[in-house]
Amino acid sequence: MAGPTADLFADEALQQPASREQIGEQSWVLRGFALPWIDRLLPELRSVLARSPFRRMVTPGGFTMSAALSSCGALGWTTDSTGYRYSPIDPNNQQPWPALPDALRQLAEQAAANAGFADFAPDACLINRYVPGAKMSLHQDKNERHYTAPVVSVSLGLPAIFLFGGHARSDTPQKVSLFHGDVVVWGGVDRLRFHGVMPIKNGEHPIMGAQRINLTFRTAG
Ligand SMILES: O=C(O)CCC(=O)C(=O)O
Repeated sequence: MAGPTADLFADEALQQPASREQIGEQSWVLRGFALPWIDRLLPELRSVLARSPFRRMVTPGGFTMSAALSSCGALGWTTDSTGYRYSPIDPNNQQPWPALPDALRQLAEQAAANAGFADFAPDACLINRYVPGAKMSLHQDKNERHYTAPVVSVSLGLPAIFLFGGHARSDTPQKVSLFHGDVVVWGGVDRLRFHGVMPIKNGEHPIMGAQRINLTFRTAG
């Protein structure tokens, strides 16, 4: 099919709101929500990572995390043998973390609003890099000063199976497939639910290569 009718359908498809899947009382997967932002977001991410490159951090229990981490925003999440915490300083270079770039902030705020959390004002963006085999064990996000703001989590690159559990570690988690451009938002009564990521499968993403990058926005301070 060609001509004006095809163009009309193409335009309508572009205007469709990204589909939303509810995974908890106040938790949503916004399918493809980040896709329109990718062209602005990737150069911003590259310049953040040029200043604060990925590094493998060690947990207080002495384990080296399989995901490599960096951060941007006023506060960055870190872990070492003395504990988990947010810090305004990148421990690798003793400089403030790179500022939260505009496109990243706007994407996070709009995703939060779409999921019912108006006025989200993130001050921390944790950047996780998973190569095939890397994972994140079930955990709660509890290092923030308050739990009133949601967590906004953007998936880029290789697919992942996100584990979305309950309020007890022993609760059987839902398995949610996440793809490039998907955004998960959880907050309110769901804010402290356990979550994690199963080991990433081998693959090659056409834009991101053999990796998954996750951006997790929070209000930490
Ligand atoms: O990579 C993900 O999808 C989740 C990341 C995560 O759980 C975290 O940063 O706390």
